[in-house]
Formats: sequence, structure tokens, C-alpha cells
Amino acid sequence: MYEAELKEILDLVKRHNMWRRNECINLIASENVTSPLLDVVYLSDAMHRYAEGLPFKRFYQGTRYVDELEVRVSKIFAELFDAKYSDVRPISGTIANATIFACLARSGDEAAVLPLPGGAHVSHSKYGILGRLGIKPVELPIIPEDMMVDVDAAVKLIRERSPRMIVLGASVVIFPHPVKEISEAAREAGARLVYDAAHVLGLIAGRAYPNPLEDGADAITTSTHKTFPGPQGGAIITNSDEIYEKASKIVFPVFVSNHHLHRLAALGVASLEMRAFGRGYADQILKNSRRLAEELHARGFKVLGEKWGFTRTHQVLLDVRGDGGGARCARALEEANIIVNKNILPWDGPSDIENPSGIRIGVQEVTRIGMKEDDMSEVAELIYRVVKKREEPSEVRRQVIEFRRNFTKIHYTFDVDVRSVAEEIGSLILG
Ligand code: DSN
Repeated sequence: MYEAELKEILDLVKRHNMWRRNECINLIASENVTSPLLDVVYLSDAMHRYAEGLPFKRFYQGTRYVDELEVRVSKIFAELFDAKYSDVRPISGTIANATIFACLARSGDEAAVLPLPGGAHVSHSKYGILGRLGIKPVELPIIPEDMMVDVDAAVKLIRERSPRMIVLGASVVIFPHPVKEISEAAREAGARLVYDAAHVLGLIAGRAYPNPLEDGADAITTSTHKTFPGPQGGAIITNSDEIYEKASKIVFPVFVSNHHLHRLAALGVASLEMRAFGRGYADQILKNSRRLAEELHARGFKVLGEKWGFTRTHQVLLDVRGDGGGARCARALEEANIIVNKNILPWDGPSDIENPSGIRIGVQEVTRIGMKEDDMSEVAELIYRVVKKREEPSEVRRQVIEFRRNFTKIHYTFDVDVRSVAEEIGSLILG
């Protein structure tokens, strides 16, 4: 008797797909959608298989094509960042961070990191893998209203503390971090500099954001599915022979056994898409985020970073303390099919976590489905009607669904007959 339960599962999948894929304006800054071409490649037999260790030196038989793929994809991916090496086996950004932190620091060492309310990812903090590895976080000072690193104070702190490692890059980020300045201080202090590029990787690939390796970072850690529209996963990118070799011996056997092999070809497709279309895509993301910020500001929203033009990433940050707080706003927007997340901002304390000051918005996914600057004006108006005018969200929802109907295609991908590709490669999408 499986029918009823199977139906329930299928029904939930269907409802999720219809809702998030067709009826929502998705503005979660850490997500994206993959192209149909990537999807047919992703659903391959490789998803059933195992490989441990490095290509051509595996602990399993049956990996000859997967080995080739891993070598080729790692090369194409590294080349996008003008880097010598990439290791694409970490299965998430957090695993990439875990690997590099374990590679560059030891239990008892200090690491200079951004504070969580300053945008750091939880894995950089005492609550996440950094803390679990026994590495002690020392917080870098920030300028609260722009979420910028306070360069002079940060350099002073690095000189005084001589931490083993410094981590820049963040989950909440509207302006580039000062990698050049901090890398000089890091060198003087004998510290290694890691840049977590999970959020801005696609912007870096599209040459619309500074490349941390060129500015002096020793390694990039990243996920591969935010502004970079790849399959969910992680990676490490570096020019250092020493870091690459040491980290590759930590990925396996410490943090990854099998590395989910169907990701490899999918990451290869995303890398080729970004090589071909990355500049146009990244450029449009920045135009859209800037325009959305301006439109929201014009409608009375408190948008962070006003002094510097609001944003130079895919993100727009709103301080919604005057509108009932982040939790209320995010819930009301969800009712209207506008999906964002509540977010702590620099002035929030532990008691604000449930209803923090902020809303974090990312435009990378709506850009991928073809939205341009003028569409941002429409999106801003819909947000305004829910948050400021407090219109009934279900009323706004109808217009969101109607507006969303104009965007049915994934852009910045190759013009190929995906069904033929699926047939040719035996994609599991066709059964
Ligand atoms: N927590 C994710 C984000 O939303 O930024 C990154 O892992």
C-alpha cells in the first residue's frame, strides 16, 4: 500500500515546483536556477557512483570517465578565475571552508574574521566549523552603516594580534572587501588570507568584481550555486602549490568521502556558460541590484550603503525596523509570493535574532530569468505595497503571479536542443 504516500510525496514536489519555479519572485541571495542543459547533464548515472580520493588514484573501480571529467572541469573552473588550481570535491561552501581552515590553522590559533552581524557566514564563527576546529575567532572591525571593513582599525588589529589566518568575504555583502590592504597587513603579520567568495563568485567570473587572488588572497573558498549558477556544491581555488596539495589531502579523507559525482559535469556546463555569458550576466546583476536599491529608496525604504551607491554586489539590504522588523516583513512578502530572508544587521544583538532589523535581497536569480532594470521598478513597487502600504498580501500575490508569467526562460545559456542532448548522452531525465 504505497499509493497514498507516494501521491503525497509527488504532490508536495509538484506544489513546490509550481510555486517556487513559476509563481514566485525569488530573491534569496544564496540561490539560483540552473539551465535545462545543466539539468540533463546533472541527472546522470554518475549520481549513483562512488569515487574517493584523487582522479586516477581512486579507492573504487569504475571511475575512468568520472576521473577524466574531474580533471577537465577542475581546469576549466580554475581558468575562469585565472587560477592555477581548483579542487571541486568539497560538497558545499562550508566543507570548502572546513578544509581550508584545517589546512591553514591549528587548534588554539587565532583567526581574524568578520562578525556575524557584519555579514560573516556561520562557518567563520565560533558556532560553526572554525570554532569546532578549535580556532579562536578575533573579530575584524566594520563600519556598521555600509557593512564595510574598517581598514585602518582592521590593519591595526592584525598588527597587534598576528593571527594565523584572516577570513574575508561574507554572506551579507554589498561592497567589495579591502583584500589588497588586508593582504599587505597579513603578509607583514605572517598570516594567510582566505576569501570566501560563495556569494560573489559569478560576479568575479564575469569580471564585475575584484578577483581576491589578484589582490593577494592565498585561497578562495566558495559554493558554486549563488551568483555562479552551477549545481549546489563547493570548491577551493588557489595559485599556491603548497595550499592545493595540503588541502587536497584534507578534502578526502577528512571532510568528504564520495563527492557526489554528478556535480562534476554540471559544474563544467555552468563554467562554460559563465565563460561565454558571464560578463553580460554579472553586468546585468549589478545594474539590477543598483536599480532595485534606488527604486526602494525612492519609496521610503532605508537601504544600506546609500553613501556609496547602495550596492556593488547582487545584494540589497533593507533596514526594516520601522516596518515591523525583518521577520514580519519576510513573512508578509512570502504571503505575496516574494521570497526573501530576514537578516541580522550590525546593530542587532542576540535578542534580535528572531525578528532582526534587516531583509536581505538578491537579484541573481531574477536576472537569470531575464529581468532587466525596468523590471526592478515593478519588483520594488510590489515590495512597497506589501511592506509599506501593508496591502493584503494575497491581493499583491495575484499580480506577482501575473508579472512572473513574463519570465519563463533561463538566460545566459547555450542555444542548443536540450532534448536531443538528453537523448544523446542518455540523461536520466528521459528515464
Ligand atoms: N547561509 C547561506 C546564505 O544564505 O548566505 C550561505 O550558506
